[in-house]
Amino acid sequence: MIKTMRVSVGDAIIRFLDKQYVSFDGKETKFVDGVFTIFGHGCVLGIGEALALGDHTLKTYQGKNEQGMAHVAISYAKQNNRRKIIPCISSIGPGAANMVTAAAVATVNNIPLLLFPGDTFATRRPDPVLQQLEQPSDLNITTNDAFKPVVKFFDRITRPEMLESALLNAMRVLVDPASTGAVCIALPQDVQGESYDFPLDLFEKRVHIIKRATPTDEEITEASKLIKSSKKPLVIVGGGARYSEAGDVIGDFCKEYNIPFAETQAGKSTISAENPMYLGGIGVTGNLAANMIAKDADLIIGIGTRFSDFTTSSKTLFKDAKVLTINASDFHASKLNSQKIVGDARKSMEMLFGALMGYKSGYTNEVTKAQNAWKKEYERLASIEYSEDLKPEVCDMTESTMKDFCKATNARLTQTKALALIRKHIEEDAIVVGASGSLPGCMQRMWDTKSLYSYNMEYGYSCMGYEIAGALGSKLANPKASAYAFAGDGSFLMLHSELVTAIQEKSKITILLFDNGGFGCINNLQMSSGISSLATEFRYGAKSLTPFLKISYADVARGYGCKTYAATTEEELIEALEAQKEDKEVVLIDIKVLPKTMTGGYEGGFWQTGLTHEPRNPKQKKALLELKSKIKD
Ligand SMILES: Cc1ncc(C[n+]2csc(CCOP(=O)(O)OP(=O)(O)O)c2C)c(N)n1
Ligand SMILES: [Mg+2]
Repeated sequence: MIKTMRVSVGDAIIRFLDKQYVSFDGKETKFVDGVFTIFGHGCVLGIGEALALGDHTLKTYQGKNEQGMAHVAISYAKQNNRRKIIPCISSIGPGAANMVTAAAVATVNNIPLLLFPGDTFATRRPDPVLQQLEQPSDLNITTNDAFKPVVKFFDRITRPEMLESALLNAMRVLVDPASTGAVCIALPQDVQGESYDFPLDLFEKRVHIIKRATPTDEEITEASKLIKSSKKPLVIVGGGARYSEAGDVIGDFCKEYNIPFAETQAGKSTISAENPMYLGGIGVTGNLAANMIAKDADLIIGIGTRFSDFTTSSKTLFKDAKVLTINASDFHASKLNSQKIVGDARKSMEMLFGALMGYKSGYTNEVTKAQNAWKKEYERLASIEYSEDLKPEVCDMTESTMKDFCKATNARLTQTKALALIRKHIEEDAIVVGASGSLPGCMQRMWDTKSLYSYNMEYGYSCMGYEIAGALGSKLANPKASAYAFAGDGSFLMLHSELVTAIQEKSKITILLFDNGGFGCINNLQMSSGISSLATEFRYGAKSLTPFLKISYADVARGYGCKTYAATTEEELIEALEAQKEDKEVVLIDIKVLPKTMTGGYEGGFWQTGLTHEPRNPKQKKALLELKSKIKD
């Protein structure tokens, strides 16, 4: 007779979560310390009751927006290199729907995220319940079916008996390096409160081993043959290398065999920028050094990368090179017509290290030359000052964006200079968090770091509104570190709700708000493609040539209870950056930066976007010709 325990479904979930552990290289970590929730009628009674009155050790965090709280959880999991999660619980209907975007963020970035949205009554007696969608074509469809395209595992618990297999499958996916992402277990609100005799061992401590998948000897032999035939190989370090904690092996490998390495947004801070073979960010948002080397490379060795179009410059950056991929996921390893090693990054690189003995790449002084060219360019970017006739760094302006914004806000700082000042004045080991707008591009180029795992950029989905929640998630994961959110004004306006959660949790984060008067990078794209500015700047009526809105983000944040600073000049920014280090509370620095002063692309850092095939003006025609030539050659 198996022993059982009679508890509600809500209680069973909470008890189960409290007992899950993961083991990686023999090191055990408790997988769940707390959960995030916004209660509503779809979850406050069943699973909410279990949280409030049940027997468990989990902390309950109060979210302010379901998408925001899930962003906190994603960043937390990322900062923990996928070995800890914060499950998110929502009510039914809109609360659940708010988590769909975040589920996609997690899935795209291969980050474990466990979601428990409330669902409509399984019995269908209160029908339609408040917030029920009612799909006349299929009564089984609820709002939660919207999760299906964006999660790696979905289940709906319409009977308590179903819970055991749902939870075990959820764990199977969450801890699998090759297939992790968002997992959704929808909980009909009646079933949450139903009791069942669950097998007792479901609530016993369970340790899930995170596997380092070993490639075959044949894969290694073939890969080493390929590398040995290459004169100019280039390693690209992606997020998979970070989560596998392969940085030291890859760094030594590159030094030993004289192979330069570049990094993707997710791979940044896996290996110290002090490594002599370090180039920095690659691709559309890559720096001069990485893109110079990539252009002439004859072999690309992509470790744990998805090869997004930003990394490959829409497949134009290294189109003549052969590609070797090393990835735990066969799907990602099978891209770009590559030769592949399907396996854990660290394990694979250790094996490859041994197999390559005696090899040296053919680089002589190319790497140093590229590094020096970028150093010089960095210095130029770091010292661009405001002047009346300052030329835009990106997109030749036909309209008065910079002047009008100066007039409204007194902005005197360029974005590139502001970034360089921040790099210089904040702690070397600070965790920097961002996601969207022009900042990720600038940071992938300009942000070098010696400190391990100190760069937390969500650039898989590039979801506006991750930045502040993400900073909180990284701070919760690493309370001793300083955490900085790099947020555009557009992103701030879209979603900053978890700022209040950070205040509530007394989790100091510093928000560096870059106010450039609108959706800057999209305005650049629009205007440089020959379309006039429309609805991409924060002007009255959202039209060009009307005055800019004057928004004090410092005042907004002060209202929440933040310590705030405002900076329009270099002196003010330095003063604020230094002063805030002593502050104990959540900080926001409202930095007014000049539009069009972000970094541009280097060495064919081309990004394919949809263009009209029937141009209406010469600029559009030029853009179309450029697109055609890029795609052709
Ligand atoms: C949720 C979401 N909606 C829309 C976009 C498309 N988008 C990318 S960047 C951007 C503008 C960002 O503006 P801001 O945060 O001010 O950054 P800036 O480009 O001005 O530096 C938009 C609308 C997105 N990435 N995410
Ligand atoms: Mg902006």
